[in-house]
Amino acid sequence: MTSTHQTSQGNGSTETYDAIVIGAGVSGMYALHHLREMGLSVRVYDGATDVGGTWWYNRYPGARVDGPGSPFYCYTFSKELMNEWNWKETQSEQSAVLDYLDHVADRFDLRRDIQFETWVEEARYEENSQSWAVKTNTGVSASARFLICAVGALSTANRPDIPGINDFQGECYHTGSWPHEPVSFKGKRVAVIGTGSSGVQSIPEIAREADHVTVLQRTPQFAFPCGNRPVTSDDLADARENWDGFRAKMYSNVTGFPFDARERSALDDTPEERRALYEKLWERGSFHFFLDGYSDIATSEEANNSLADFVRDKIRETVKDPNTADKLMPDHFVITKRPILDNGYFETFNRENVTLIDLREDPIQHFTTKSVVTQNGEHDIDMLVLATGYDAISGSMLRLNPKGREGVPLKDRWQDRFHNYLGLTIGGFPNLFMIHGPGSPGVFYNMPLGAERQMEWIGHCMSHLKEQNLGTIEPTADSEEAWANEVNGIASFTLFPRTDSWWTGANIPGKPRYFSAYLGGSIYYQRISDMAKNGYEGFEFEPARDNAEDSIA
Ligand code: NA7
Repeated sequence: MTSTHQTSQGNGSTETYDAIVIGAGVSGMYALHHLREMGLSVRVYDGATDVGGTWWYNRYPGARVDGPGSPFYCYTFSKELMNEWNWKETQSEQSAVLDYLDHVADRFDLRRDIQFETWVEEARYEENSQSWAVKTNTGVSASARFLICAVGALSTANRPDIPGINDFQGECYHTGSWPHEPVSFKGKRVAVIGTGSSGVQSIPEIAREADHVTVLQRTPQFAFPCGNRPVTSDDLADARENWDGFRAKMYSNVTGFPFDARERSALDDTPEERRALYEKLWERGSFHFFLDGYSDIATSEEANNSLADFVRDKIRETVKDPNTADKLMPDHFVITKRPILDNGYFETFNRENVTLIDLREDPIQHFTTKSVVTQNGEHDIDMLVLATGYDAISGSMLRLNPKGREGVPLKDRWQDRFHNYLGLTIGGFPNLFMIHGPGSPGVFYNMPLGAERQMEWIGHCMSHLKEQNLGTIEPTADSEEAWANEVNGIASFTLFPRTDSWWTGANIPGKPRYFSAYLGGSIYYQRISDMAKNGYEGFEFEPARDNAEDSIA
């Protein structure tokens, strides 16, 4: 394929590309690279001033990789990239991940095709030209056969609608859009709402500097030691020398990280043996509990309880005041909310300058200009930190709200559930592809690798259309329904749907409540590859029209 990229910027006419990518985070950056390698003309739009997406926005104190980390939380498409980038820590700080992405952008000369500080305000499917028309807040009109939505699974902030919150006159920050300038907590009384990953990472850092921290907790959480350690030169040499083997393991592992599959049930061991293993994994920290531990923590109530009890004991051992420890005691199935990695979170509650408010017994009533008022009293504060998370997985697609056939907005199509097929496509929205959208493994998989694998599928699909002289691809209603059943069916074997979480949409009032991610990443990639091999089973196509824009020559 060759591209016939034509632009006419600045004169009010429409720019034409083969593909438009929305978002210049981890997924959008790879989408751009991959499509360019295919010889296509591509334009990427992003609201930020530079690459990085989630890693560009989440600059709050304590922000780190909080999953299985470096050197395997990275792109895998380039061996040279692997060879030249020296990760320093397993749980890299936000700035270190951003440095890596900055390097990737330089190394592959990505920025020349990215337009920053540009929000896509409208994306509309045009029947006549079988293409997508895009308008931005900077006045750009662009058109492309394909629209790739790399809009982020954790990018649309959840700002709680609490009476008076907008009247508060102190400083107020959401962890997901933290200022680029340093924020000082010195001498300040700070309230933090939210005790998910962002709250748990930032609270210890804030408490070290602030005069006083009031933690407003709605749901107590399980948290595991972060287990950060240096990535040594031996680790890097091993990863580089054995890269092909590691990559193959990542491809076959259910989470996309190079771990062997676990087969042992927690119930195969005696309580003493279990405890010994849990102690060992606690010592190692990070995600080893879930990757190197027992196979049935997410599927068996009894196995789950054994780990949950172990962590509850750890909280009790750590927090000196029994009343505070009680309030911190989680009562859901462990890991059925997003597992959290912490750096001294529970120890923070032993500090004199930290107060925990359990919102279940002492709910927030309203804010004033200078305080937060809960049922039991008023707390004067200088700063409010909203660690209240995101309208996750589906929220950024809905914020974009593309208009499909006959101008139908996605918001209408997704009113009752996030209809999709293969987690990649949506009926009524031809030639639109999502990366990490609902129905895909998304946040349950190594996200850079997942972006690469989904994008490769999308690339093949685009080539297929070209080869067959097809103008559009979109899923049938039946295939969407079958896919929904498959996603639900897999989730129903686990404990995940039984807990309120952002995975189930329960954190956003009015959001359809169900578990929308495809569990079992490696199976997913096999499934989507099989569908493609079977002639793109479950999809329907239109022939390319003569008048359709077809710049893929
Ligand atoms: P999360 O995990 O969604 O956490 C948000 C927290 O905010 C959580 O404790 C919520 O309680 C709480 N929350 C949300 N809305 C409210 C209101 N209205 N009142 C009180 N408390 C509220 O988001 P994070 O940013 O921490 O983590 C997302 C990350 O997961 C991501 O960045 C990765 O690091 C992994 P709830 O539990 O819903 O009761």
